[in-house]
Amino acid sequence: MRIVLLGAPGSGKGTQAAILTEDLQVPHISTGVLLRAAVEAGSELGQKAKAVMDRGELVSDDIMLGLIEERLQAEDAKGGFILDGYPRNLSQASALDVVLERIGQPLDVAIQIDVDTEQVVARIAKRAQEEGRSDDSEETVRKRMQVYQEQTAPVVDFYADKGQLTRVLGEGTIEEVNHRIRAVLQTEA
Ligand code: B4P
Repeated sequence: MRIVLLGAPGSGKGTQAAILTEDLQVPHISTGVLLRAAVEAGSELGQKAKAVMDRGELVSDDIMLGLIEERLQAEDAKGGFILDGYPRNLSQASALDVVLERIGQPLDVAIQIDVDTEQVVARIAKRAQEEGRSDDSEETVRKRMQVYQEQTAPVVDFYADKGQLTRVLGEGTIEEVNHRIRAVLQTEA
């Protein structure tokens, strides 16, 4: 299956994708993870990305498209994928459509995980204590939420207009959210 997971920072995209990748036996492609790996490796791309991520802003569309295009063409993504964190604005959404059409892998479904803002802020504050991710500081999270509202929220309408969107409640336990997503995928299969 070819799935895009959408949702605010802290809505559980990465958490759910990590579970679904086992169930569906397709790779979990997280642009956040790809970027953090580039930062860790100290590559030129990583050095550029780190400053942007620490400000809570979006890394440039050109860099992201290059990263995602290469990853989607890897052998393990031929049978499907779960995209987490991409697309994050309308220009990325259009670019993704073009790439998927070119490689003959059209999207099956986009799933929006809905969670109340106060809850996502609390979840990220907890992760900041547990994992110390440099972009999880209170100030950066506030900026990430603002960027989400301004740039990523319209992507939900983009998929709704194409008839590819399903919304799922992201509140409750991780297992409860996973059951809801699986129910959606069963109707798509
Ligand atoms: P991401 O890595 O995508 O960060 P995120 O939005 O916070 O999501 P994540 O997947 O990590 O967390 P999740 O909601 O699962 O992006 C980081 C940065 O990279 C961006 O700010 C940007 O700068 C850059 N970037 C990435 N993609 C880009 C793109 N396409 N274009 C440009 N820039 C890009 O989980 C959060 C926490 O909630 C976890 O601790 C989890 O344990 C907890 N949680 C999850 N579900 C829960 C539940 N049901 N109940 C309680 N807690 C739960």
